[in-house]
Amino acid sequence: MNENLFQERKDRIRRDHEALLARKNEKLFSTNGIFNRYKHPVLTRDHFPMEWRYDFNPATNPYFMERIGFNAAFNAGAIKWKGRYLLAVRAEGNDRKSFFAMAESPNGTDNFRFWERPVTMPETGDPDTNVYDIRLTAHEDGQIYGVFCTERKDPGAPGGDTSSAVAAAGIARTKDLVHWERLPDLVTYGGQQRNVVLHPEFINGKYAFYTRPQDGFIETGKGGGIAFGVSESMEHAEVKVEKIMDAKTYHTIYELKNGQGPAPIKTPKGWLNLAHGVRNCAAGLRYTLYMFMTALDDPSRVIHKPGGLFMGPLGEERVGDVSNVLFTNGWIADEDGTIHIYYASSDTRMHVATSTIDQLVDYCIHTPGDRLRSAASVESINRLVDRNRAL
Ligand code: M1P
Repeated sequence: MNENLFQERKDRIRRDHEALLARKNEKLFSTNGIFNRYKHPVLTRDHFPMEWRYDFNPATNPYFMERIGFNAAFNAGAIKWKGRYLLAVRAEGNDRKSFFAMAESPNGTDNFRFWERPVTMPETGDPDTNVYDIRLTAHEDGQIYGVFCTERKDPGAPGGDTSSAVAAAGIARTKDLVHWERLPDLVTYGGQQRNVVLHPEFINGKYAFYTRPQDGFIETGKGGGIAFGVSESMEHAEVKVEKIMDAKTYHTIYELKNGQGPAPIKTPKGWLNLAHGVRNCAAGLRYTLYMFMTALDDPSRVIHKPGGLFMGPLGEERVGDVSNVLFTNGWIADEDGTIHIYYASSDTRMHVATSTIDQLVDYCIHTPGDRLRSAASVESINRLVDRNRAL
């Protein structure tokens, strides 16, 4: 055996890892003028700390082999905290279990580094099998809430069915993003829940949630889209009535299902919302991002909705564990109006795109809506051509 194998491998892997973490990102030119993509993903499975992966003792790990492997870093919640850009990443191990891990960057576009340890999320009396897709909301009550999917084996699954699961919304809160207090799961009456998001302000003195009622674990079935409902408390969160505010609709990019992305951002002209829409095709489910705005005095009332997708998978984004997927559950608005949109591609890696509040409001107000028929789409193009010819 090569006596130096342990040290040689350790040094090389450390050097490559450090180079990856320190790599500068590059803002790419935007043809659409709505947002800018960046050259490199901001987080990948290769970013996880070496201390989480390797046993550093040459006596017990003479080949310097990875002892705990990671499969993906994706679907991150986001928040600005003490001037730093923080992502609450969905970390997925080789064992398929997801958990949350905080990573931080000084500028929001590169240099993301994971904190020393993953998040220790307390459990309820009914242990989670898998937790993922956390949305962070800095609520006006002074707490930071994390609302995430908690998945457990379906107790009603017939014998031999080892894959049926039940999804619900888990809730936890923190004041420092290190210590979390777990609260009871959200109670709703419309079936299973994923993509539940807490609104940042009280609505008539109550907590408000964006929900996504669904009949089954994968299919929404009768669950009609993104819904809105209120709860008296967070200690025993319960939404008795879920009102559909953004319905899944035939022949749109959210024909099969949709889901709220991060908590909406308040602007003088309304709340900016970012969501994902899903349609089925021969290649399987296709997930893209779309936007809409809601009224300041009623965040459940949609006032502007551009037609079609805001962002769809491009290039390497198209390929991964679950190909043809863009998903978002985190964005950060800076004091100067810059918005960092954090999105994951193909359930594999995290990216950033930047825009501004002004650009996104302009996009929502002035992009023609989806008028649901080919002839109407042609009409919208002709109207634009007419206006341009008249110049
Ligand atoms: O695989 C794509 C996404 O599928 C689910 O989203 P939805 O609930 O809308 O179907 C989630 O499991 C999400 O994590 C995943 O990225």
